[in-house]
Amino acid sequence: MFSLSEYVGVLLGLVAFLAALAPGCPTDPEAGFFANPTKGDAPLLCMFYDRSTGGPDTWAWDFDGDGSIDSTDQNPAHVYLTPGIYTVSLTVSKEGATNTYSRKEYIVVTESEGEPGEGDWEGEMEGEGVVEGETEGETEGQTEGQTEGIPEGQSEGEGFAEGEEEGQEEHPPGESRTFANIEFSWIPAGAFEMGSFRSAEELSEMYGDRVLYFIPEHPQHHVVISRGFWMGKYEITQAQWIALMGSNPSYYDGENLPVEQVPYQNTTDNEGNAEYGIEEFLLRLNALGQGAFRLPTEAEWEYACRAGSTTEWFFGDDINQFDTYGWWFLSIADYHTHPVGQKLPNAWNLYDTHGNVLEWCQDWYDENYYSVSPESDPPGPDSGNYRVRRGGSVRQPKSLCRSAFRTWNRPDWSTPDTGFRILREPDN
Ligand SMILES: [Ca+2]
Ligand SMILES: [Ca+2]
Repeated sequence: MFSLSEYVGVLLGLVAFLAALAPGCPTDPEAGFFANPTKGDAPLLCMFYDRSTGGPDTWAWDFDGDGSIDSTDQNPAHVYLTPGIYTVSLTVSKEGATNTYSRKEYIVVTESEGEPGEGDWEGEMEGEGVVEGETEGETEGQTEGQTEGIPEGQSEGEGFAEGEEEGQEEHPPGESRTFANIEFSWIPAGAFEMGSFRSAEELSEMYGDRVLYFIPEHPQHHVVISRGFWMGKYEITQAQWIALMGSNPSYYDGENLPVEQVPYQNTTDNEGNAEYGIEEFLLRLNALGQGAFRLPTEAEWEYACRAGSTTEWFFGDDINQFDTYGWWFLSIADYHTHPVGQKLPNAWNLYDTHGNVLEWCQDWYDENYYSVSPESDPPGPDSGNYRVRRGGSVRQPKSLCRSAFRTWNRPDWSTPDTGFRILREPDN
């Protein structure tokens, strides 16, 4: 039997359903949302994704169910510092019409198993002996590396001849070249250990993030990159996107900011209009006759990001140095993107591989791929539902901006912290 309130609820639902069917009605904004993750230890960083239709003009999020608005962004992030079970509401409005969507007890934040009360991400790795033999705030050899622009722990290309064949194009590692008004750096052929040598449990303990985040980085395995290639020195900027596409999908506005909210594949918006993905950008770029351009494979991306390093980040293992090399969440008052190239590059002259925007890679995503991938030039799985994204973003903690960290998204989705950099094939 229905209770009275359930009965009224069903009736209201029916009325709303019929109203939605009626032709010619003004479309009220409708929304749904999801968050990633929804469970974890404090402090817990959640990304909220709005799934609106009907083109709302405003968004109002209440992350903790207390009735106060916590964000008016479309796809915001929120850090839960205190353990608890939280109800999340999203209210969307368009031309006076307003709808609210709530999920009761949606976010579950538990006490950290480590030191309780480490209230921020800055405290992540401090003092835990992660960087052996180093004193706080001081890194052996760092001064020297800084002045030469080559961070500690990076090789200068020694031993990168493995896999090279006769007649292949060769350049000094990191050499700059511009094609189609996009700057590239030369990445030599070579080999590296892909993934993480630390176990997922160890990484979880070090960073306070959930074990399952780190499982896909395993097993670490030997990968040969058999040919050198040109890698985009920077994330593709909005100016570069606009020059080819004529429009700008980005959430944040600025010609030297990385382009974001770009899906991997072409899709359509709510009105059925074409929404161009990276596929279309590459088609147009390749039509210019200035070389063969594509997204890097996941292996090429990690190889280029590491630039010979075997550490957590290309600059070493000291999390306190991150701000010199990348933009991450909470390094600033808010979490918008930043103009490309403002931080120091890696040894092969690539900027912003750690943070700023996540970067689409060519591969389908499979968390178990490392167990079965070929040693030489792994192309990624044959099929899948998601495409790989790498390097973390300005909306993520430093631990998720690590060289080995893997994440993904649906190829027809886009977020304000996802962009890309491209690869140009060598001429021979
Ligand atoms: Ca609130
Ligand atoms: Ca990046």
